[in-house]
Amino acid sequence: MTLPSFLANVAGVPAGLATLVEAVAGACSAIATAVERGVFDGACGNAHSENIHGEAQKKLDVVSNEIMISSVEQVSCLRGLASEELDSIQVIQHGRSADNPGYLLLFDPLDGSSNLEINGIVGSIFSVLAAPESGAEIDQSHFLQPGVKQVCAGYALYGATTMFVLTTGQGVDGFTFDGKSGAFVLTHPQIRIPESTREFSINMSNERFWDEPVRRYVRECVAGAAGPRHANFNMRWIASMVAEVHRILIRGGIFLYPRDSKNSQLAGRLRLTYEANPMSFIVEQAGGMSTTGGAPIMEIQPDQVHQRIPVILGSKLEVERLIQYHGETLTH
Ligand code: AFP
Repeated sequence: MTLPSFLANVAGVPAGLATLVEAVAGACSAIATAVERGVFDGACGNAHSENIHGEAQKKLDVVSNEIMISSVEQVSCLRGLASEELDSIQVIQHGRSADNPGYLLLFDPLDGSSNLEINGIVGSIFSVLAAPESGAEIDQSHFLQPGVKQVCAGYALYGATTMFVLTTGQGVDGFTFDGKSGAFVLTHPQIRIPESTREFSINMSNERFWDEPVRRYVRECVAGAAGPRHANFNMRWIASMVAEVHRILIRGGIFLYPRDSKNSQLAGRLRLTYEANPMSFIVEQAGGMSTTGGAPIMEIQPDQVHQRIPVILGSKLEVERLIQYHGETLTH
């Protein structure tokens, strides 16, 4: 089953949303090609520019952003978009149909781009919100909806194969790009995350900067069978959130990018509206959990489009343990 027939016959999503998702998937297929051909098209290396976060942009960050925008801006139900690579939101001038206020799209066009030069895994992440019923002129405030308001979210993974993983609130389904037919084909229906895991994912070089609940959790994992967990753990760190989340969807695990005192003025590294929220929607729809440590990520009220947030997500039992450790800190 291809993505369009899935959207129409299984997910039963409104036609406008299906058209938007198909346009995003088309963009992801084009981004996969741009990444694959980057070295031949002179699209490798730095763009010698910075995004709003002061992060150096890779040429492919900019190219991927342009591909995504050009692929979706003609979709009639799209009212506005926000991107990691745009300083501010972009209003899309389309007449809204009487029966459907339309949608807002938020995305990270190329996540993990520091992996490009080592031919590592990169991806794209997207989130879809409903536009205001009122038909009001779109502004930034309309993008500041908590993650529980998402109508759709997903990611593309540019790895050994190109995959498109999607939720519309009815579970999580994975599609693999078939180069012969040029279509995304359903290969991973109704993905479920195992409740328990013995694999954690965190950038250990920040250990001395973490809050105690995270230090305790990781210390106990590293202590292995002789420690309080009475079990040996494995660790993975790919430095590409899309790859970490995909691994967790397939075999379980827990991913942490917590707040740290190294950048105490920042709430974390990852962005709430177009990284943490869509990945949390995916993870929770697959039976996992997602938290800041103190609250479910999707219940956080954003106060700006690019705000950062601490992220702990993955196998339910391990996330619950970290929530407990954070609670114990609060009560001591
Ligand atoms: P880049 O897009 O700059 O490579 O950042 C990727 C990312 O936002 C996320 O995908 C990774 O999990 C995380 O940053 C990696 O962070 P470290 O560079 O600290 O490993």
